[in-house]
Amino acid sequence: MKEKIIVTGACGQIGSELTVALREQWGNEAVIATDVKTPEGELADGPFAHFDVLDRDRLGALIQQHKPTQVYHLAAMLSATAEKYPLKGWQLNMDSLLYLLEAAVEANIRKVFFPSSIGAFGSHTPKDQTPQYTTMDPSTVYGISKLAGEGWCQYYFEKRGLDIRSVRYPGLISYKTLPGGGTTDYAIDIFYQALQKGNYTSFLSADTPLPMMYMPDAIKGTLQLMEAPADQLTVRTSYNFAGFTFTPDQLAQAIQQHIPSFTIQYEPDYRQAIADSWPSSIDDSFARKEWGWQPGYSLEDMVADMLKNIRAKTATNTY
Ligand code: AKB
Repeated sequence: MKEKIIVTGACGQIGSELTVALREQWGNEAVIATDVKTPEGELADGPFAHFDVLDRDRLGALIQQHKPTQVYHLAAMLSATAEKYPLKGWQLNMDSLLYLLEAAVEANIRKVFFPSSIGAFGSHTPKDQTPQYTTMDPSTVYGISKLAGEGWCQYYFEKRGLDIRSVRYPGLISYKTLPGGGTTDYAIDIFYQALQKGNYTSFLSADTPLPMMYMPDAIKGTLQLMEAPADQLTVRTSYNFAGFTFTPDQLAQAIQQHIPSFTIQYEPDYRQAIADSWPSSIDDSFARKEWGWQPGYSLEDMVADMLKNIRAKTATNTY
């Protein structure tokens, strides 16, 4: 079957890499990147449409024009920013999803992807090896919107027959695009500061463990889930999805293996409370069993690859 894919939020941290991977898989012309921002780098080498996900008429027009078979709905406001703009965060994350779900059913779109997050868990969730099915009491607007989004995904699957799939992303680490407004962003900033200044001030305390994943694994897993036979998938809210866990102190030590003079200090801010309400590690056995998920990168592999690629980018001044 010939695929036509629309990606919303394509200029964001996940979108800028996932769109390129989808184009490698399905061909350049088959994947339409959309965003309110202007695409840069590799992302600019394919079809692009300016699209504010709250513009319902424009969504209808895009669907009519491109007749997509799949939509990856990545546009969202992340945890730290949404705490600053709660109503805006809720509106962006929720309304855009509901518009898309309705439009997808109406236009018979075959498959939809919705990114959930470890932010959907809360302070009464078991922290270690958080199970797939457990207490979920998010304390952030972002987390509340992700948990509600998961519920809507299951509703549209069960009641409207929409094949919508989702993973709960941990903190994602990448060197291609900077994240914006997340609680896990420190784990990327630290690499740039380590290379530029040899020093980093972390906004999370030394001993805050969080589930994390290297972007190539996140892309691989997302594509794997979207290609899995529908009848093998029993989770229609969102799959637990894990890479590795580390604290800021453990990450700093891993960087010191490459840059022995690197130093770090800690000045926790409002993001500490968000991180404290999230799990430390995730049990992703449903994803492993049902669609063959297996991460490829360890913490050490990720650190070596990040430093190598950021050094190369810095040398050619491309960030
Ligand atoms: C954030 O920190 O908000 C995101 C996430 C874990 O969903 N990176």
